[in-house]
Amino acid sequence: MIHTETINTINYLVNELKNIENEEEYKKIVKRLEIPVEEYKPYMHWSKDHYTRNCIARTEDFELILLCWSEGQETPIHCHNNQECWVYVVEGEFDEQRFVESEKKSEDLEVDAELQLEVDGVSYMNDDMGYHSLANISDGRAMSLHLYMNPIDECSIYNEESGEFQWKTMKYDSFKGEKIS
Ligand code: 2CO
Ligand code: FE2
Repeated sequence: MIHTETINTINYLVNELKNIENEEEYKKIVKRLEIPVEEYKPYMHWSKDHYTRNCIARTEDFELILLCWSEGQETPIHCHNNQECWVYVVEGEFDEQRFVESEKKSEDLEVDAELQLEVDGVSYMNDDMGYHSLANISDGRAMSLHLYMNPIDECSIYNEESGEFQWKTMKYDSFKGEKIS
């Protein structure tokens, strides 16, 4: 049974996700998020070299990750390995670019949409919609909460110079609050 009230703790969010019986409910849960930033503290880790992926919870059905971004950090253009992906902005501002395969030249991608995401903003992506990239455009750090159904362990990354895709294994920087060295 899924509830309808506001979700304001991580524990409650994870419990609700574990109790989902119908896939339609993921979207509804994301709309109920009002979690104070302090709640994310155990999962906040930054790196100067890359955005960090901090797993909060993972089951066979879903993966909940806090991404922590230093100023200027961004993802390459990538797919989501046939899974569904919701992005919720916890802090800062993001630019999302969506790409589809060009009809003119098969290896090329072209921009399909560009979105600006602010705090509390939600974005949704799946492979039928194409590929995307996400960039922290804040003056400083930013954080985003990512919900994947199901978990994504690899994704295909587009190399803009060669115009080729390459599979990449996705890593965590921390798991349930424990830093992974
Ligand atoms: N998919 C990327 C990742 O999990 C983040 S971009 O938003 O989906 O690292
Ligand atoms: Fe993504």
